[in-house]
Amino acid sequence: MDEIQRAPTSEELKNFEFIQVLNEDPRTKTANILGKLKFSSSEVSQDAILLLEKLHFGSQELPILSKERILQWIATDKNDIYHWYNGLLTKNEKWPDFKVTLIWPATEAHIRKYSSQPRYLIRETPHIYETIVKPYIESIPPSRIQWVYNILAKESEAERILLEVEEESTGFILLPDMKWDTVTLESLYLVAIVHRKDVRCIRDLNDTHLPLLKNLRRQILQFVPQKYPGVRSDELRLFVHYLPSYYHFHVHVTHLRNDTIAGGIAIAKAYLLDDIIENLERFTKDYYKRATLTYVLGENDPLFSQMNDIGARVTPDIL
Ligand code: G7M
Repeated sequence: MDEIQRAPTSEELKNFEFIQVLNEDPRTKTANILGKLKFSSSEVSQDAILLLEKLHFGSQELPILSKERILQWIATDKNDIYHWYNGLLTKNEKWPDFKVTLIWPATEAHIRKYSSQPRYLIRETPHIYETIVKPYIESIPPSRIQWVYNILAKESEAERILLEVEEESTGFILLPDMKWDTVTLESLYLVAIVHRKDVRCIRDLNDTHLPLLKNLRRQILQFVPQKYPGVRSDELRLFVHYLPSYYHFHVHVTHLRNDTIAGGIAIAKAYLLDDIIENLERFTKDYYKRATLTYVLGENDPLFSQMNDIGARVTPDIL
């Protein structure tokens, strides 16, 4: 295997050299850190980002928590009937303590994206889309969505595919999103990636895409409750991001209880698939060409300075 393609070994990961914390969030128990990583056979270190998330207790762990999982109770204080402890868990591969996404080699764009930054609400008119955003999307090198093409070509994550509909114009692949631990149903997070390559984002959608959108909706709502008994179709949130991070059309599928911002569902970011279908079918077939869309943009986003220059940030006077 090409050296650059293979994953680092545990030994190589141990030699990750910490540079700085890019972002951290105590609510979601996540942290993004920047460092340097290299293959042991190489002299050259490259930027690497670790996206860390502490996992919560799984429902199968809880009944055996005190008997099997807790290695040590460390008493910290007490007051009347209230007793406080910190705890250490046993090592058990079945129940990992945390989940990591390693991005390596990481580009400047990744470092900017995963860094804490001020955020602003933007009003994107059709004119701003045509003159600023669309040219930007067209300038993004196709390598940014290589991971998507790897999935569609079954060159990566093939064994994680849950459902594939092969049809050219309405087909898609459904698989776990990289953010999901693939175990905890309450935080279920799947992503459906369409086979066709001509839809980059919500702005490209019109009524000719209704068969695609409806097929996605029907198949996912039928399949997921069968695959994960206990999850009902009315507990699944199907939505699309605008702006997305990756400009190849995909739909997010999450459990209703996965309702943190990290669950991708923030308003001014997530558009419900049902609303998209309704807008295209009942209102205007080119709704998303004509709509002004409001979204959050971080200061590090490549689009931010242009948006700032033309006054697209929300003010009391602009609507
Ligand atoms: O914001 P946007 O709609 O572009 O979200 C893209 C989604 O794709 C996010 O929820 C990511 O967690 C997910 N994702 C990104 N990458 C690079 C991968 C990947 O390599 N594999 C999988 N399964 N999901 C990914």
